[in-house]
Amino acid sequence: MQFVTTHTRTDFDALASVVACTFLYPGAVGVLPSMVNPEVKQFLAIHQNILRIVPRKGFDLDEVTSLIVVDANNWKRLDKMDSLAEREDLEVICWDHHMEGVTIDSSETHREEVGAAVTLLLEKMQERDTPMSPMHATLFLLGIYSDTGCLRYPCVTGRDAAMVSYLIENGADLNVVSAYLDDAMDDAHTELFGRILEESEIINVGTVSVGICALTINNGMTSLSSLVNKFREFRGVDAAFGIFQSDSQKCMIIGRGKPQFIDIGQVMRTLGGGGHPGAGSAIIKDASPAEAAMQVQSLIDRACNNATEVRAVMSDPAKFIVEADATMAQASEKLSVKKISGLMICEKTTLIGGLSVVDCAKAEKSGRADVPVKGYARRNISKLAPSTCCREAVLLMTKAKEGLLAVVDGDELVGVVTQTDLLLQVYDF
Ligand SMILES: [Mn+2]
Repeated sequence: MQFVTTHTRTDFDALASVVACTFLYPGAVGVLPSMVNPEVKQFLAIHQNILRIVPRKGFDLDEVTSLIVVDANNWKRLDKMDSLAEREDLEVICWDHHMEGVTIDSSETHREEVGAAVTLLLEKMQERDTPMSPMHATLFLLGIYSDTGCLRYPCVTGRDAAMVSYLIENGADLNVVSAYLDDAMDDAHTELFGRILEESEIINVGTVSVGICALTINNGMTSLSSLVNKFREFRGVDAAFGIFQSDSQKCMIIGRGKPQFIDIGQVMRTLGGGGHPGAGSAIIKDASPAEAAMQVQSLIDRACNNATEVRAVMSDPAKFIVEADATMAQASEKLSVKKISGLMICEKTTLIGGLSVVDCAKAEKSGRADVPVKGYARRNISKLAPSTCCREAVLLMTKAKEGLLAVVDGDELVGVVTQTDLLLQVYDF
């Protein structure tokens, strides 16, 4: 018989993928791991009977002739199914979006880098015009939303978003979706979140704000990463680190942040873990939470200071320079020919001040187009050293009337930073 299964600590993407397979493979039955996430458990409490699913407990592996594995690529992540790895007569089909660490040899493999595994299955359902009830559409939407942070995580692809649209057209109930996503915090999580807020510390590394909390917690707490992310959002910091100790041997470190300001993955790799610029985790052995926090803190300094310096993004100043004795009319002309928002007034290479489009318009209006630009120089403009980080430049740019920042070495103008230079840093094009 054909069965579908997925990873333990089953999340909504995993459950949704199992259920989607029961649509795509007539007769296939889902085998649910014994351990599922609390929010999935809540969902199953009233939905289990309408889904074609049996519990892992009491399930006989001998019945399996064909196995579909969804949202997982490793025998170790399944619920005690390792023995099937040896079975030569077994057909294995995989639907998954985890690209690394594959140990399951499948005869048919659908593995693609999308935000949620269920997206791949939904595309197939859409292609075959498979009918679904609004209840099923709701579960599938929970799958996409929970793996993609409601389409906000960097893993999202246009294909995930297209399937969200398809599910809404099929009657997915957004009120139900919100209820399950919001209710993910049970009493234990609420209490822990309170402790995180109370016992955390906010530190500033240059202009990057980082929240850190180090706590001893009960064994078996799940969804810690979503608490760390909530903590980051709640406090409005650029990055947040949670250090949790649930047994005396090791501390779990979880980091979430804005990738343009800090490379979380770098911190975690140094600690022996892994991750991306925006998210990562690691385990530190034989350290108290306070000791682990110190280690993390020393690495944060480096990860923030590694931020890109303006020297790497700044533009050649030549296009933006107007000589101090040029007239306002000449400055206006340069602004419009070069299509730029401001100019730097220089005497040779020495910076005197800045000049904006508005300054030129004013001079023209009051009949002073032929006075030298020197008289209009805005002398208190922000000046940066080439080693200033882009994050600081972004903050200064909000006040720059010229829409430009001057990069100086002593009095000498060595570059300018335009809004475009910074945009290219903030977005991952
Ligand atoms: Mn997934």
